[in-house]
Amino acid sequence: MIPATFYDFPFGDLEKSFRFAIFGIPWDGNSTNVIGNTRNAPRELRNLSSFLGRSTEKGDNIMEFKAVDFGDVSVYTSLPDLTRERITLMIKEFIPWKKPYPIPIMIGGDHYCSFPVIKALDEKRSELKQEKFGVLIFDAHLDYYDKWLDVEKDFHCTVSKRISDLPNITAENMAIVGVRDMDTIEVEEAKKDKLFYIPSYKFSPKGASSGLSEQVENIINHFQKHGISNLYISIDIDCIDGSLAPGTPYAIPGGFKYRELWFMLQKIIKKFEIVGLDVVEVAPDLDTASKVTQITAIKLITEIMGFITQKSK
Ligand SMILES: [Mn+2]
Repeated sequence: MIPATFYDFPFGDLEKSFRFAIFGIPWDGNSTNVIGNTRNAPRELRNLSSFLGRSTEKGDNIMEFKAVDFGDVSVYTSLPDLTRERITLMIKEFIPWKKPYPIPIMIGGDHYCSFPVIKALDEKRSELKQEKFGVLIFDAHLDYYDKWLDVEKDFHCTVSKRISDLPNITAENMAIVGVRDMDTIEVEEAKKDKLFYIPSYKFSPKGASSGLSEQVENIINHFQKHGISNLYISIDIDCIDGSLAPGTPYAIPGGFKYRELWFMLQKIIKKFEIVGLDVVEVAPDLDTASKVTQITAIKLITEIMGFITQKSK
């Protein structure tokens, strides 16, 4: 039986030219989570997508987006090296790198899954002599431990630090936005590396001015100042307020509303070329009966595809 694909997009159909290469990484083995099965999110999001409307809010027909679903990367829980190798293969070999280059869209998994994707993408784009890219992360956490419990380098709470170690990406070319649950060690590490991050409270209205608009400009300026015009966007679903997206292992209060994130993404995507996207840390077993966190994740993906598609119209 052919598994359900995201929005019934063709399954691995390589004949047609396409813009978006969707795939899942059903892997939550690099996580401190004692609750939550983020490994099931790729499957659940695909199933749920068939019950949702086929138009974006701006009226674009989602079925007309040039997208292909490559299915899931094979995950071997007890063999992390082999799993990482499979992720590299997905990015470098399975996705055909024909111009216009496709935009990988990864559905996690825990947040660690973003690292092997970004690493492989960085290597592939260097091979193709493409411009370097910055990384914009929406997250309640910094995920900036150098080593978890002083030993583990590859973990969901070290992911931003690992990304900053990549040859073409520095802490200066990254932004972590919506942070509100930080550990002191991470804050020190971030200071040392001059990491650019914006805590959640800065997005609150200040008198007559909107903190949100001000901070979007701040994010855009930060990347432009460092000569970045290409962006990879990583969305940890816990950037959304814990009461609005409770289906995640670390639901934290004080986060964004869906609409606020939507507004920011729209503004940012107008200004940058998007080279990749992921949505991670969605745990279907912790979601409400109405599956609002999973629906939020699906909507974010399709609305972003819409923002990108609108630019080429
Ligand atoms: Mn995270």
